[in-house]
Amino acid sequence: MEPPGTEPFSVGHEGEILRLGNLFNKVNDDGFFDAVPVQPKLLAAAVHVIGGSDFRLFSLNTRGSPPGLGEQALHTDHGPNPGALETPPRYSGINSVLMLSPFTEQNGSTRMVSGWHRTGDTQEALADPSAPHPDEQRMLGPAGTVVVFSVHLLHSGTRNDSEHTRSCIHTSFMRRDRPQQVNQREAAAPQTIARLLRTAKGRATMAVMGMQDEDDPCLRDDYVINDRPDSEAPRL
Ligand SMILES: O=C(O)CCC(=O)C(=O)O
Repeated sequence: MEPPGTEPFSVGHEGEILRLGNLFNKVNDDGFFDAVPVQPKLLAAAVHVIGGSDFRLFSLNTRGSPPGLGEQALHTDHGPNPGALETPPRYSGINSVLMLSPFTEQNGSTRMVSGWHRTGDTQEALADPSAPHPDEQRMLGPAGTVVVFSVHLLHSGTRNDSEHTRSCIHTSFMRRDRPQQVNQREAAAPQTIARLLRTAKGRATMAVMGMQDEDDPCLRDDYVINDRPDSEAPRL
Protein backbone atom coordinates (compact mmCIF):
# COMPACT_ATOMS: atom_id res chain seq x y z
CA MET A 1 0.00 0.00 0.00
CA GLU A 2 1.20 3.53 -0.70
CA PRO A 3 2.06 5.77 2.29
CA PRO A 4 -0.84 7.92 3.62
CA GLY A 5 -1.66 10.89 1.42
CA THR A 6 0.15 9.63 -1.67
CA GLU A 7 -2.70 7.90 -3.52
CA PRO A 8 -2.78 9.21 -7.09
CA PHE A 9 -5.54 11.37 -8.41
CA SER A 10 -8.11 9.27 -10.20
CA VAL A 11 -7.99 10.91 -13.60
CA GLY A 12 -10.93 8.86 -14.83
CA HIS A 13 -11.65 7.02 -18.03
CA GLU A 14 -12.90 10.01 -19.94
CA GLY A 15 -10.09 11.02 -22.26
CA GLU A 16 -9.31 14.70 -21.89
CA ILE A 17 -11.86 15.32 -19.15
CA LEU A 18 -10.08 16.67 -16.11
CA ARG A 19 -11.29 14.68 -13.17
CA LEU A 20 -9.45 14.79 -9.86
CA GLY A 21 -10.41 12.35 -7.15
CA ASN A 22 -9.33 12.27 -3.50
CA LEU A 23 -9.17 16.08 -3.36
CA PHE A 24 -9.08 16.19 0.41
CA ASN A 25 -5.74 14.44 0.58
CA LYS A 26 -4.13 15.65 -2.64
CA VAL A 27 -4.53 19.43 -2.77
CA ASN A 28 -5.40 20.28 0.80
CA ASP A 29 -2.07 21.22 2.39
CA ASP A 30 -3.46 24.59 3.44
CA GLY A 31 -6.69 23.08 4.80
CA PHE A 32 -8.77 24.75 2.07
CA PHE A 33 -11.13 21.75 1.84
CA ASP A 34 -11.31 21.00 5.58
CA ALA A 35 -14.65 22.77 5.94
CA VAL A 36 -16.35 21.10 2.93
CA PRO A 37 -17.42 17.86 4.65
CA VAL A 38 -18.98 19.78 7.55
CA GLN A 39 -21.00 22.38 5.63
CA PRO A 40 -24.19 22.53 7.76
CA LYS A 41 -26.62 22.66 4.83
CA LEU A 42 -24.97 19.71 3.08
CA LEU A 43 -25.07 17.67 6.28
CA ALA A 44 -28.70 18.66 6.88
CA ALA A 45 -29.58 17.47 3.38
CA ALA A 46 -27.80 14.17 4.01
CA VAL A 47 -29.64 13.66 7.32
CA HIS A 48 -32.93 14.41 5.60
CA VAL A 49 -32.41 12.01 2.67
CA ILE A 50 -30.66 9.19 4.55
CA GLY A 51 -33.03 9.48 7.50
CA GLY A 52 -30.44 9.90 10.26
CA SER A 53 -26.82 10.78 10.91
CA ASP A 54 -25.26 7.35 10.33
CA PHE A 55 -23.35 8.38 7.19
CA ARG A 56 -19.89 9.62 6.22
CA LEU A 57 -18.10 11.25 3.31
CA PHE A 58 -18.14 8.98 0.27
CA SER A 59 -16.12 11.10 -2.16
CA LEU A 60 -14.81 14.61 -2.82
CA ASN A 61 -13.85 15.12 -6.48
CA THR A 62 -13.75 17.72 -9.24
CA ARG A 63 -14.91 17.40 -12.83
CA GLY A 64 -14.03 19.84 -15.57
CA SER A 65 -15.54 19.54 -19.07
CA PRO A 66 -13.50 21.35 -21.76
CA PRO A 67 -15.23 22.66 -24.91
CA GLY A 68 -16.58 19.81 -27.05
CA LEU A 69 -16.38 17.23 -24.25
CA GLY A 70 -18.22 16.16 -21.11
CA GLU A 71 -21.07 14.06 -22.52
CA GLN A 72 -21.94 11.01 -20.41
CA ALA A 73 -24.56 8.27 -20.47
CA LEU A 74 -27.29 8.60 -17.87
CA HIS A 75 -26.40 6.80 -14.64
CA THR A 76 -27.10 6.65 -10.93
CA ASP A 77 -24.26 6.87 -8.41
CA HIS A 78 -25.40 3.75 -6.58
CA GLY A 79 -26.80 0.32 -7.47
CA PRO A 80 -30.44 -0.79 -7.52
CA ASN A 81 -32.32 0.35 -4.41
CA PRO A 82 -35.33 -1.81 -3.45
CA GLY A 83 -35.54 0.38 -0.31
CA ALA A 84 -37.03 3.11 -2.50
CA LEU A 85 -40.25 1.09 -2.72
CA GLU A 86 -40.60 0.59 1.05
CA THR A 87 -42.74 2.71 3.37
CA PRO A 88 -41.07 4.92 4.37
CA PRO A 89 -38.55 4.73 1.50
CA ARG A 90 -34.84 4.18 2.28
CA TYR A 91 -32.01 5.88 0.39
CA SER A 92 -28.25 5.30 0.59
CA GLY A 93 -26.84 8.78 0.22
CA ILE A 94 -26.58 12.13 -1.48
CA ASN A 95 -24.32 13.68 -4.05
CA SER A 96 -23.88 17.41 -4.58
CA VAL A 97 -22.56 19.78 -7.21
CA LEU A 98 -20.80 23.01 -6.30
CA MET A 99 -20.73 25.00 -9.54
CA LEU A 100 -17.32 26.61 -10.01
CA SER A 101 -18.52 27.88 -13.42
CA PRO A 102 -22.03 29.00 -14.28
CA PHE A 103 -24.06 25.99 -15.49
CA THR A 104 -25.88 27.01 -18.70
CA GLU A 105 -27.89 25.24 -21.41
CA GLN A 106 -24.79 25.37 -23.64
CA ASN A 107 -21.80 24.51 -21.46
CA GLY A 108 -22.37 20.88 -20.49
CA SER A 109 -24.61 21.38 -17.47
CA THR A 110 -25.73 18.19 -15.74
CA ARG A 111 -29.01 16.63 -16.92
CA MET A 112 -31.26 14.99 -14.31
CA VAL A 113 -34.38 12.81 -14.51
CA SER A 114 -36.61 14.13 -11.75
CA GLY A 115 -38.20 11.47 -9.51
CA TRP A 116 -36.06 8.58 -10.78
CA HIS A 117 -34.72 7.88 -7.24
CA ARG A 118 -38.20 6.71 -6.25
CA THR A 119 -38.16 3.85 -8.79
CA GLY A 120 -35.37 1.77 -7.21
CA ASP A 121 -33.87 1.29 -10.71
CA THR A 122 -30.53 2.21 -12.24
CA GLN A 123 -29.61 3.03 -15.83
CA GLU A 124 -29.96 -0.71 -16.53
CA ALA A 125 -33.67 -0.06 -16.92
CA LEU A 126 -33.07 2.21 -19.94
CA ALA A 127 -32.98 0.97 -23.53
CA ASP A 128 -30.27 3.54 -24.34
CA PRO A 129 -28.72 5.49 -21.43
CA SER A 130 -26.92 7.76 -23.93
CA ALA A 131 -30.15 8.93 -25.55
CA PRO A 132 -32.11 11.99 -24.43
CA HIS A 133 -34.68 11.08 -21.75
CA PRO A 134 -38.20 12.52 -22.12
CA ASP A 135 -38.20 13.69 -18.48
CA GLU A 136 -34.66 15.09 -18.29
CA GLN A 137 -34.06 18.60 -17.01
CA ARG A 138 -30.88 20.68 -16.88
CA MET A 139 -29.26 21.73 -13.63
CA LEU A 140 -28.66 25.44 -14.24
CA GLY A 141 -27.30 28.21 -12.01
CA PRO A 142 -24.65 30.87 -11.46
CA ALA A 143 -21.19 29.93 -10.18
CA GLY A 144 -21.38 29.28 -6.45
CA THR A 145 -24.70 27.42 -6.65
CA VAL A 146 -24.88 24.11 -4.80
CA VAL A 147 -27.36 21.42 -5.89
CA VAL A 148 -27.97 18.34 -3.75
CA PHE A 149 -29.49 15.17 -5.19
CA SER A 150 -30.03 11.54 -4.27
CA VAL A 151 -27.32 9.03 -5.26
CA HIS A 152 -30.20 7.07 -6.86
CA LEU A 153 -31.18 9.91 -9.20
CA LEU A 154 -30.52 9.34 -12.91
CA HIS A 155 -28.20 12.07 -14.19
CA SER A 156 -25.17 12.73 -16.41
CA GLY A 157 -22.82 15.36 -17.74
CA THR A 158 -23.63 16.71 -21.22
CA ARG A 159 -21.43 17.98 -24.06
CA ASN A 160 -19.94 21.40 -23.47
CA ASP A 161 -20.84 23.49 -26.55
CA SER A 162 -19.35 26.71 -25.15
CA GLU A 163 -15.80 28.04 -25.49
CA HIS A 164 -14.91 27.69 -21.82
CA THR A 165 -14.34 24.75 -19.49
CA ARG A 166 -17.25 23.98 -17.17
CA SER A 167 -16.01 23.01 -13.69
CA CYS A 168 -17.57 21.76 -10.48
CA ILE A 169 -16.85 19.97 -7.21
CA HIS A 170 -18.82 16.85 -6.30
CA THR A 171 -19.17 16.03 -2.59
CA SER A 172 -21.01 12.82 -1.76
CA PHE A 173 -22.14 11.29 1.55
CA MET A 174 -23.15 7.66 1.90
CA ARG A 175 -24.55 5.43 4.63
CA ARG A 176 -21.78 4.28 6.94
CA ASP A 177 -22.32 0.58 6.11
CA ARG A 178 -21.15 1.22 2.51
CA PRO A 179 -17.42 1.43 1.65
CA GLN A 180 -15.95 4.87 0.92
CA GLN A 181 -14.53 5.63 -2.53
CA VAL A 182 -11.28 6.47 -0.70
CA ASN A 183 -10.71 5.08 2.80
CA GLN A 184 -10.04 8.43 4.46
CA ARG A 185 -8.62 6.91 7.59
CA GLU A 186 -5.92 5.16 5.58
CA ALA A 187 -5.37 8.01 3.12
CA ALA A 188 -4.95 10.88 5.58
CA ALA A 189 -1.40 12.20 5.86
CA PRO A 190 -0.01 12.66 9.42
CA GLN A 191 0.21 16.43 8.94
CA THR A 192 -3.46 16.54 7.90
CA ILE A 193 -4.47 14.64 11.03
CA ALA A 194 -2.34 16.92 13.18
CA ARG A 195 -4.02 19.99 11.69
CA LEU A 196 -7.52 18.58 12.14
CA LEU A 197 -6.93 17.51 15.72
CA ARG A 198 -6.11 21.09 16.75
CA THR A 199 -9.66 22.43 16.52
CA ALA A 200 -13.13 21.25 17.41
CA LYS A 201 -14.22 21.86 13.80
CA GLY A 202 -11.30 19.77 12.54
CA ARG A 203 -12.33 16.92 14.82
CA ALA A 204 -15.86 17.18 13.46
CA THR A 205 -14.40 16.93 9.94
CA MET A 206 -12.54 13.79 10.95
CA ALA A 207 -15.71 12.24 12.30
CA VAL A 208 -17.77 13.04 9.18
CA MET A 209 -14.96 11.71 6.98
CA GLY A 210 -14.94 8.38 8.83
CA MET A 211 -11.39 8.85 10.06
CA GLN A 212 -12.45 7.71 13.52
CA ASP A 213 -14.49 4.74 12.41
CA GLU A 214 -12.38 1.76 13.35
CA ASP A 215 -10.74 3.04 16.52
CA ASP A 216 -9.53 6.18 18.17
CA PRO A 217 -7.28 8.01 15.65
CA CYS A 218 -5.10 9.17 18.53
CA LEU A 219 -3.96 5.55 18.78
CA ARG A 220 -2.60 5.40 15.23
CA ASP A 221 1.18 5.39 15.37
CA ASP A 222 1.78 8.18 12.88
CA TYR A 223 -0.83 10.61 14.21
CA VAL A 224 1.16 13.64 15.37
CA ILE A 225 -0.81 15.27 18.13
CA ASN A 226 1.72 16.93 20.41
CA ASP A 227 3.74 18.63 17.69
CA ARG A 228 3.98 22.03 19.38
CA PRO A 229 4.28 23.39 22.91
CA ASP A 230 1.11 23.77 25.00
CA SER A 231 1.51 27.53 24.99
CA GLU A 232 0.74 27.52 21.23
CA ALA A 233 -2.35 25.35 21.58
CA PRO A 234 -5.49 27.03 20.27
CA ARG A 235 -8.02 28.20 22.85
CA LEU A 236 -11.40 26.64 22.09
O1 LIG B 1 -20.15 16.63 -14.44
C1 LIG B 1 -21.34 16.40 -14.46
O2 LIG B 1 -22.17 17.19 -14.89
C2 LIG B 1 -21.86 15.08 -13.93
C3 LIG B 1 -20.76 14.14 -13.59
C4 LIG B 1 -21.27 12.81 -13.16
O3 LIG B 1 -22.42 12.58 -12.99
C5 LIG B 1 -20.32 11.75 -12.94
O4 LIG B 1 -19.16 11.88 -13.30
O5 LIG B 1 -20.73 10.69 -12.41
